[in-house]
Amino acid sequence: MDRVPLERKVLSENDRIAAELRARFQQHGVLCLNLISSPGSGKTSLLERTLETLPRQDRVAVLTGDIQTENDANRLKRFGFPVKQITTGGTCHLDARMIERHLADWKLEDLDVLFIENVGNLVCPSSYDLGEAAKIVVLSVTEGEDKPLKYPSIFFKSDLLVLNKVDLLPYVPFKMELAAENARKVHPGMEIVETSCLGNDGLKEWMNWLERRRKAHQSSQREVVSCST
Ligand SMILES: Nc1nc2c(ncn2[C@@H]2O[C@H](COP(=O)(O)OP(=O)(O)O)[C@@H](O)[C@H]2O)c(=O)[nH]1
Ligand SMILES: [Mg+2]
Repeated sequence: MDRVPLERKVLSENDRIAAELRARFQQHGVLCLNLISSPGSGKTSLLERTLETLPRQDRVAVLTGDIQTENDANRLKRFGFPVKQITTGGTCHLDARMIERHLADWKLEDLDVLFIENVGNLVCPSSYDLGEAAKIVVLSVTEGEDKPLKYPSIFFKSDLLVLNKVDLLPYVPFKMELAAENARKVHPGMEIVETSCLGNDGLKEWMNWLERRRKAHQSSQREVVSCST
């Protein structure tokens, strides 16, 4: 059966475009973060709380992916930052070509941070490099502590686990420690922040993580510039 070679070709085409995107992000100093979770874990809510907190002059933009509807872009646009919806029309993940196409009329030199909200799915998005600097996986407390063990790839590949909806802990039998232990079985030392996007829990820790990544990115940019001059 010819299935394996075809799969390899499609993925390598994605990797080629993702490498070009990564080089462009690097050239223009853009920190690109790819948010991945099951549908409804709170990716858009986390971005809403983030955009609400960031100063308006921050050079931040969002590409948000869904199979259908502009709902998430409409939720995020009201904060005044550039936001574009990617509707995949059935595809269960974003790919690098979609990112390239939707960035075509944005100037990367005008951006410092690009958030990508992937299509809600813990499986397929983990196989598609989008040129991001880091993947972030969001898991909510209604989903069960065993998800890192069942879907290890995305937990292994993500730099940060956002454990969301902690305000619901009194109502669901979810053990935070076990979830963290499972995540770290798959990804030793994985960073974790515990958040509620409806309350304020953990949002400061999340914003601190973001700030640290932005600073680390800026200093790595300066090193690249000084090495190349
Ligand atoms: N209780 C609670 N609900 C939340 C939280 N974060 C998001 N939600 C709700 O979960 C639902 C799905 O959130 P959304 O951000 O659209 O998830 P997405 O599909 O991952 O983008 C919405 O009804 C949100 O209001 C949270 O921290 N606590
Ligand atoms: Mg969403």
